[in-house]
Amino acid sequence: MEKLKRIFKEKADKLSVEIKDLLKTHGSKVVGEVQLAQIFQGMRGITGLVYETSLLDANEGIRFRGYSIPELKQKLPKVEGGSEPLPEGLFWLMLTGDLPTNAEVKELSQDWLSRAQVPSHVFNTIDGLPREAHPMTQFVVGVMALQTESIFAKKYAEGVNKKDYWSYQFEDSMNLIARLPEIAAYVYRRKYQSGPKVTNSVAMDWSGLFANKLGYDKENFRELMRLYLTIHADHEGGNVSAHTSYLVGSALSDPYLSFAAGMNGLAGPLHGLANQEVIKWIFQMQKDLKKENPSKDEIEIYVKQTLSEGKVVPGYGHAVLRKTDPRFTAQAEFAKKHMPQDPLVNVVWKIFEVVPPILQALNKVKNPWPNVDAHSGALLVHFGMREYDYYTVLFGVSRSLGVLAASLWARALGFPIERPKSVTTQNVKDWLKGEDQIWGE
Ligand code: CMX
Repeated sequence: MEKLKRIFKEKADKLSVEIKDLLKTHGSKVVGEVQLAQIFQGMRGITGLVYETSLLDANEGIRFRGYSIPELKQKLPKVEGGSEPLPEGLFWLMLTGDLPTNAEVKELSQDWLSRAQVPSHVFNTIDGLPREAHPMTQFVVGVMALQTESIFAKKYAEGVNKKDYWSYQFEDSMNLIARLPEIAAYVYRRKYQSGPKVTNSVAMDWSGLFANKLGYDKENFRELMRLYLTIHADHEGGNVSAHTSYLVGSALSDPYLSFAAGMNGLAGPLHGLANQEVIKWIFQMQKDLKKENPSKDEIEIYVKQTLSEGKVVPGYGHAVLRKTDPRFTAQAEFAKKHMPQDPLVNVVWKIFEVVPPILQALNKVKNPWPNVDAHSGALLVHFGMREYDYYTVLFGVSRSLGVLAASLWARALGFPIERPKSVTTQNVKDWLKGEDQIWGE
């Protein structure tokens, strides 16, 4: 993919000069102020990162290089006859800032296909784990085993010029993205003993081929994968998976190491694992209530019981968003088009009517609205993928696009190792008494 590599480098060189100028003139400008509570409470709202690929607005939701999800659905290239965006196009957009043409996206699909071969030791390493191991554990172990292939790590060991890091990082990122579907599908087939891959499909795109490898042969499932892998790709830089990858990459850990680190964060129930928790919670509700289609009143009682047991309602709330997640809405639109009568989808929509006022009434939840994870599982169940503990792996495959594109920008711009300042509570107490400074080293 020499063209994409060249365009990316031209853009990065230009931005690098602009950043140097910008810092020369404005580098000492003060950006907001930090309250003590923010330091103790997850650094919420503190701006401390530059992350080029996407930007999150609390009320509007995510924009990728300025484009909202509805705009991307319209403007990104699609397969012939399809109506969902191709994630290849989003990757191109995140790397270059420009919408790609159909031909460019086709070329990228072919390039990833040509890099997709996974060495056998990766599967042997995964096979060393018990089959019961969580799919995210198996997935991350597979990615770590693939690290043997890192060109960046090899070149660094040989002692290359730091001006060229980005180039090896580019090759690693492209290879890793290309190989993830094979690893992810292997974990699925191994864990659930599912049948052979689909071989008679004409799909040649990253998502379509992934769906085939998973063993799903309906075109609508491939369309779902195209949408799914697009909307989960990036959510600016501060979320746990993106920030972890970015942070680890800042130590010049290669893309395999930094992506695997981010995936361990995605596997947490307050982040990406919430997609499995949502369906697990709904299935449990249906079991406890002995009903496939509980009424709104019954759901309300069940939600209140969940809260009274000191648990969160999975799929609701967000650290930044303050409105219904447009990624939820995009999935609801897909469901309205393809499966409006699906019973589980209708339960999800009923929960959407019931939960926000209950969370609002608690007077502490900052965002009572659904996030991306509230809807995704019901779509997968519709096509027969009921193994909910696998769902976070799908999220992870998609997230590779955003975090690897962002890390590539960081390397091309020569961003330094991350090292924010931390303090102890004793420092804070002394500072409040006027006896200590809590900043600086
Ligand atoms: N159910 C019950 N309580 C919730 C809640 C929910 N869905 N969302 C927030 N709260 C609670 C918090 O636990 C916190 O309670 P305490 O003060 O008792 O500790 C309080 O409301 C304030 O939290 P907040 O400032 O609104 O939310 P945070 O920024 O701290 O956390 C998030 C954000 C997503 C972790 C939280 O909303 C949550 O736990 N949601 C459920 C899990 C989930 O869906 N995660 C997926 C997020 C999207 C993703 O990353 O994939």
